[in-house]
Amino acid sequence: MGAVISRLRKRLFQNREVRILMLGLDASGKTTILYKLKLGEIVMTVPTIGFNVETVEYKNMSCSVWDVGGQDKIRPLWRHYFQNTQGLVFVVDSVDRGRICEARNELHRILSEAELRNAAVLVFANKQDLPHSMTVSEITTKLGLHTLSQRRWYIQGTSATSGQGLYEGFDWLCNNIWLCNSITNP
Ligand code: G3D
Ligand code: MG
Repeated sequence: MGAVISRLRKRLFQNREVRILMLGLDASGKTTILYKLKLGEIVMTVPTIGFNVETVEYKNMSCSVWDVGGQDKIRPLWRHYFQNTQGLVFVVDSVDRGRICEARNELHRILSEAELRNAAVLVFANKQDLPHSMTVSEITTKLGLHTLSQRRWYIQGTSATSGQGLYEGFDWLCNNIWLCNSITNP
C-alpha cells in the first residue's frame, strides 16, 4: 500500500497546480483519508463561526477538506474555496443509511455552484469494510449520480482505514483533471 500511495502522490502532483476539495457529511472518513495519504502537514482552521477546514499543501497541490450539512449560515463562505477547483472528492459513509438523503442533497447543492461547473467529481463510497454497508451501485442510485449529465464523475468503493480503493479513485481523478487541463490549456 505504501508504494501504491507514493506512486499516486507522484502522479497527482507532477508539474501542475491542482486544487482539490474533499467534502462530505461529518464522520464519513475525510480526515482518515487525508492521514492515509500522508501528503504533508494537515493544518486545521477553526474560525469563530465554526467552519472547520483542514488543508494540506503538497508540492503544487492544495486540498481543502470540510464537513458539509446543516450549515446554511456559512454557505456563502464556501465560494472562497470553490474558485479554481479542478477536482471534487465527495465522501459518503456507506453504512449511514439514515443520512444518505442528506448527503445527496448536499452533493447536488454543491454541484450547482457555478465555480464547480468544470470540476471532475469523485465519490468515495467509504467504509465498505463494515458489515451491511450499502453497495456502490445502491449509493450511485441514492445519490442520483446518473442524473449528472455532462459531468465527469466516478464512484469508488473504499475503506479509508486500510487504504483500499483510494488509489483507484484518485487515479481516475488525476487522469480526468489532466484531461480537462489539456482541453482548456492545450
Ligand atoms: P470525517 O473527517 O469525515 O468527519 P473521520 O471522518 O475521518 O474522522 O472518520 C470518522 C470515523 O470513521 C473514525 O472513527 C474513523 O476511524 C472511521 N472510519 C473512517 N473511514 C473508515 C473506513 O473506511 N472503515 C471503517 N471501519 N471506519 C472508518 P472513530 O472511531 O475514530 O470516530
Ligand atoms: Mg474530519
